[in-house]
Amino acid sequence: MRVIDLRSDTVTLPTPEMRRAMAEAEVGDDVYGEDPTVNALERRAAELMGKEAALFVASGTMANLTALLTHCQRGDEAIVGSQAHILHYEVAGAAGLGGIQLRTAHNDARGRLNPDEVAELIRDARDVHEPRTALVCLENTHNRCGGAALSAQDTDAVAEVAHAAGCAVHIDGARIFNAAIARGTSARELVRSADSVGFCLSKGLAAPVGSLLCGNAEFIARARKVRKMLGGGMRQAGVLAAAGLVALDTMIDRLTEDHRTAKRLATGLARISGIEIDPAAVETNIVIFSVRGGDVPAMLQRLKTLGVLAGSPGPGRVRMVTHWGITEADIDEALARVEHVMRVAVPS
Ligand code: TLP
Repeated sequence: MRVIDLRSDTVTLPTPEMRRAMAEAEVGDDVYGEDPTVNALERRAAELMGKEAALFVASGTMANLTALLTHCQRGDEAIVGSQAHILHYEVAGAAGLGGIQLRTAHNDARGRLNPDEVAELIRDARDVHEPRTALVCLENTHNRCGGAALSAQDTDAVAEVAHAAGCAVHIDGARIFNAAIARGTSARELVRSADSVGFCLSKGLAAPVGSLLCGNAEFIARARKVRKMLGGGMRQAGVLAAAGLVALDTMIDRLTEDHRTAKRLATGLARISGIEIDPAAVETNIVIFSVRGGDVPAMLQRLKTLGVLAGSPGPGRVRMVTHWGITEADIDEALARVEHVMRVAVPS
C-alpha cells in the first residue's frame, strides 16, 4: 500500500540535483564569513526579497526567533496574529529566550490583521505603565488560516500604522513563494513594506534544511550576532546552502502543482458527507477542513491504518498539505480512503 503523507510539506525529500550539489559544494567556515556557498545563498535570498542582506539559519522557527530578538529588547511587546505560528508552535521562544511579551490581534479567516486594531494595540511608551511595542508580525501564507495568501496591500496597510508608531514589521514568510504564486506577483512585492522577512527552503521547496532571514544590512549584522548567541553559527554550512540554491533555482515555479493538487483535494473533500470545507477558499497548498460531529483523533488513526497521514490544527479540524511527490492520482486515492473512513465514522 502506498502511504500518502499529507501531514506537511516539510516531509519533502531533497531532489537528486540537490544531493549532487551538496556533495560538490565549495565550503568554508561560515562563522568567519568564508563559506562561498552560504554567501551566494544569502545574496540570492536578499535579492529575491528585495532587501539588502540575508542570514542563513537552521529553521523557520529560528528565523522568527532571531527576528524577534533582534527587533525587540527584553520587556518589549510584539503584536502577532491570534492564529500566528509564532504564537502557537514556536515553544514560546519569544518569552522563554527573549523576555518578549506577545500581544494578539485578531486574524480574520484569510489570515489578515485589521490595521485599525493594530493601531489601537500599539502601546503608548511614554506611559510609565506600558511596555514599548517594538514589532508587528504578519504571516504569509497563513498556516492556521488555511494557507491564505496576504496581498501586498494587506501588508502595506498594517506596515503603515506600525511604522507611523515607530514599530518594525516582520513577516513570517515560511511559504512566501506559495503566496506570490497565489497572488500572481513576486515575493519581493509581497514583502516590500516589511523590515524583515523569513522564508523556508525546507517546505514546498524540498531542501533538507534551512531558512533565510532578510532585512537591511544593519539589521542582518545584528541578527548574525543573535544567531551566534542561539548556537546557530554553523561552520561548513555550504553543504546545506547548496541544496537551498538548487531549491530556489528549480522548485519555486513547481509550487503551482501543489496548489492544483490542493484544490483537487478540497473539491473532492467537499463532496464527502460529514466534511465541511469551502474549496474556493483554498488558495495554496494547505487544506483545512472540519468534520461534522466526528472524532478527529480516531479518524486520523483510521486514516493512518489505511495509509493516509494528516494532522489536526485543533478540535474538529483536519489539515492536509500537498507537496512535491504528491500526484493527482495520490489525491484521488486519498479521497477514496477518506470517504471510506467517513462512511464508517459518520454513517448517514
Ligand atoms: N510549520 C510546521 C509545523 O510547525 C506546524 C508545518 O508543518 O506547517 N512559520 C510557519 C508559517 C510555519 O508553517 C512553520 C512550520 C514555521 C514557521 C517553522 O518552521 P520550522 O519547522 O522550519 O521551524
